[in-house]
Amino acid sequence: MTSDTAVQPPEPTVQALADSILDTLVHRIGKDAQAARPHDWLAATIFTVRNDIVERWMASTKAAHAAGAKRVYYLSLEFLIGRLLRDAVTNLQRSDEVTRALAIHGQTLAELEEIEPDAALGNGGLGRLAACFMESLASLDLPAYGYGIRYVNGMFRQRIDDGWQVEMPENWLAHGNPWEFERRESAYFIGFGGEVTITGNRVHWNPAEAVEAIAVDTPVVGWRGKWVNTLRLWNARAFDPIKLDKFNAGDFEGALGDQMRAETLTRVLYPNDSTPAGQELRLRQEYFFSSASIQDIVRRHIQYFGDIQTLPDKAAIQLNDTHPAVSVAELMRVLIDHHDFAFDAAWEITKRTFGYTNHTLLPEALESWPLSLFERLLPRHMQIVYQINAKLLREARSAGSNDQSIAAISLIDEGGERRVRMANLAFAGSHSINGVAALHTDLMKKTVFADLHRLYPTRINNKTNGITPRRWLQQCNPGLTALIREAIGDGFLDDAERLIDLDPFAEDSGFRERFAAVKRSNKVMLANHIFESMNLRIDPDAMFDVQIKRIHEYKRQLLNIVETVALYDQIRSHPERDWTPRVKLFAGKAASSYQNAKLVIKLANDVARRVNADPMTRDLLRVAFVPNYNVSLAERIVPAADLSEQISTAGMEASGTGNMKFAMNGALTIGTLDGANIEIKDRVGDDNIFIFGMTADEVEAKRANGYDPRSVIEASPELRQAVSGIASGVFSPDDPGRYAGLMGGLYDGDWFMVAADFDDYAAAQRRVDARYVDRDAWTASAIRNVARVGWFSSDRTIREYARDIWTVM
Ligand code: 26V
Repeated sequence: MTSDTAVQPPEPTVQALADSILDTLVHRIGKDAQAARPHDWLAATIFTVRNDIVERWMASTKAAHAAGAKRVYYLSLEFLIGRLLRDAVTNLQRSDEVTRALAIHGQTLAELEEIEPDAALGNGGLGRLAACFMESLASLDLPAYGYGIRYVNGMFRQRIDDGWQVEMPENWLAHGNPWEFERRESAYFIGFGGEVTITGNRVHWNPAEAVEAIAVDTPVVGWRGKWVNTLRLWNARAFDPIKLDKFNAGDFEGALGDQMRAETLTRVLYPNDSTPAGQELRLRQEYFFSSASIQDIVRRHIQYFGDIQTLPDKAAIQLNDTHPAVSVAELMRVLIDHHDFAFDAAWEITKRTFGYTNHTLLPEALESWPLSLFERLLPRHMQIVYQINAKLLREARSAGSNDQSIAAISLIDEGGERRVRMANLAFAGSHSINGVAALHTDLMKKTVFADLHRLYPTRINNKTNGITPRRWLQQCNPGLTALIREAIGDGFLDDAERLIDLDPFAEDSGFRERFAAVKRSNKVMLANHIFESMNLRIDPDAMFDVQIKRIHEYKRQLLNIVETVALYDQIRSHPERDWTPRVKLFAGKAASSYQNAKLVIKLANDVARRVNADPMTRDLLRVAFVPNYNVSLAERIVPAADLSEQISTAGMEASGTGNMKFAMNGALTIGTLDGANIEIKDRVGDDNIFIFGMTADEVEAKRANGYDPRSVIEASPELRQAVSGIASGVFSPDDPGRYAGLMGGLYDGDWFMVAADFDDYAAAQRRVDARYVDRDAWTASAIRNVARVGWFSSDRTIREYARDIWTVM
C-alpha cells in the first residue's frame, strides 16, 4: 500500500469496489465487518471480483455462439490450478484497485490471497500443464472448455514426521468454493455394468447401475480479461439420494447407500503418477467423466449446429494422456446407438474429432485394463473396442504388418491376462498423436508406438510444452516483472518472445545489479518463509540450489542427495578450500505406495539433519526438505532459485515444465539432455546452462551392452565414499541399516544410472560453483535465460495445437 491512499480520498471506482465488497460480506456471507473473519473477507472479495468476470464470461459465450466458432475441449483427469484470486485479479488488471479497496476495510489483498486453498486437482506436470493450457486458451480468445472431475479431496497434504512422509487428507472445499457455479440443468445419466441386447439391428445397453453427473463450472479468465472460458468439473450424485422405504424401516445406511456409492466416484484424486492404480474405481472415474463430457459436447453441438455430422468441424477434443481414452468408445457408442450411425461413418467422425497427447513412456504408467473388468463395467464399450480392433488389424494386415507387429498394434494385450491397451485405443481413435518435447516425440516413434507409427506415419507430431508467463513470471515474481517492464515495456506478457529484447541488458552492469537485487529479495522472502515454517535459517547470500518435483527414481533426487553427501565429505576433508556456500532445497511428494521414493524423502531429511548440525560445514552447506510441495509453494520457490536441478536419466522425462519456470525466473539449469532441457539449451546457449551426463542414446546403448555399476562405483572415490557412508548408517545412526537396500540397488542394476552419471554431475557442480563466484558472469547468464526462454510460453504451445491439431487458428 502506498501512503497516498491514507491521505487522499479513494478514487470513486475504488470506493465503489470497497462498498461492493462490504455489501457482499453482509448480504451474501451474512457477517458485518466487525464479525467477519479472514475467510469471510476472502469469500466476499472473490464474489465481488467474480461479478466482473461473469459478465465477460457471458459475453465470451455469446460471441463464440454468434461466430459459430469451433470449440476446443480439453479432457483431463487432472487440473492443477492452484489458487485463483491472484490469477483472476492480475488478469483483470485490477490488483491495485482491489488492494486499495480492501485497505479501506483494513484488509490486505496479499494476506487474503495466502489463505485461499490450492485447488490441487492433479498430481504433477500433466495436471499443471492442463491449467497453463486453460489460461493460455482464454488469453488467446479461443473458445474452449476444460472437462474433468470435481474431486472433493485433491492431492494429499504431505506432513514430514521424523523425516518420513505422512499423507493427510486435503480438504480444499472446507470453506466452500466461491469460484464455482453448479449447473443442475446440465446433468447426465452415466451407466455401469448390466447387459447388451439386440432387437432387430438396434443395440441396447441396459446398465445395472447408474449415477448422475452434475456440471460444476469455474470461469477461467484470460490475460487482460478479454475472454473467459469454462472449466467444467463433474460431480457424481445418486438419482435417488435416499430410499425412503429403507429409511422408514430403520435401515439408515441402506437408505443412503446409493448416494454414498455415487459420491465415492468423485471423492479422491488418485495420488499415483507412476503406476496404474489398477483399481476398478479409477476406471469408473475415467468412464464417468468421459461419458458426461461426451454427452455434453454432443448435446451442445446439436443444440448449436443441428447436425451431428458436422461434429469434427465444430469440436476438437484433446485427450490429456490416456485417462480419458474411453471417450473414443463412448463417442462411437453415442453415434451408433443414439444417432443411428453405421460403424464406419461413426469411426471417421471420431477420428477427425479426437487428438491424443502422450505424457510418458514409462512402461508402468501406460494404462491398460484387465479385459474382464472392462467387459463387466462397460459391456457395450467392450463390443465397440473389439469392432475397432478388427478394423485396425485388418488395416494393419493389408499394409503388410507381420504377426509381431499386429500383436503390438492390437488394442488387446494378449500376453498373460488379457488387457485393453488404452494408449493404442487413443492412438487408433485420433487423427493426431503428439508428444510433449522433441526428444520425447522422437522416442514415441521409435519405442511404444513404433508399429502404430509405421502404419499411420503422419499422425505423430510434436508439441513442446509451455508455461503461462502470467502465473509463472508476472504473478509469482512481481519484482522481476517490474524490472523487465521498466527495461522493455510490458508487451512480453502478451507475447513472451518479446523477452528477447532483454538480452542486451545482460551487458549493462547497472541492470545486472538491479536484477541481482530482485533475486536477492526473492531469496530473503523464501528464507523468511522457511524460517517461519520449518524453523531453519538459510543464508540468502548462499546459492539456492533447488530440486522440486514429484519424487521418482527416474528424476534422480538420489543423484542430487548422493552428490550433496560427497560435497559434505569434501568440505570436511578440505575445509581450507574456497567453497561456494550452497543451500540445497528439495520438495516433492511421493506416491503413497512408492516405497523407494518415500525412502528418498527420509534420506534427504536424514542428510539435512546431520549436515545442518555440523559446525564444520554449516556456513557452507545447508540442506532443507520443504514439506507439502504444491503450486503455491512452487510460486514462492521458483523466483528465489539460483540453480535448477533437471537431472533425470536421459530419455525418461517426457518434457518437464519446472525447467521452463526456473529459466524464465533467472535460474541457471544443471541438467541432462532429456525432455525439454534439450530445447532450453538450444535457446539459452551452451554457456548459460550446465549440461552433463549420458544422452538418451548412450543410456540405451549402456543398458543393451551390459552396464556394471559396481565397477563404476569402485572407480570413483568420491562416489564410493558417499555411497558407503550412507549405506553404513552415517546419516541414520538410529537405524544404521535403513539405506543398505537403497544403496545396494545402486550396485545391483542401477536402472536409473545414478552411478554412471555421478562423476560428470559432480564435475558440472564444481563448474557451477566457479561461475557463481563470478557474480557478473552468473547474473549475465541468468538474464540471458530470462530473455531467451519466451518461446516456452504456453501461448506458443497452444497456438501450435490450434493451428496443427484443432484447426481453430
Ligand atoms: C498416471 C496415473 C496412473 C493412475 C493413477 C493416476 C495417474 C496419474 C498420472 C499418470 C501419468 C502421469 C504422466 C505425467 O505426469 N507426465 C508428465 O507430463 C508433463 C506434462 O507433459 C511432463 O512435463 C513430464 O515430463 C511428464 O512426466
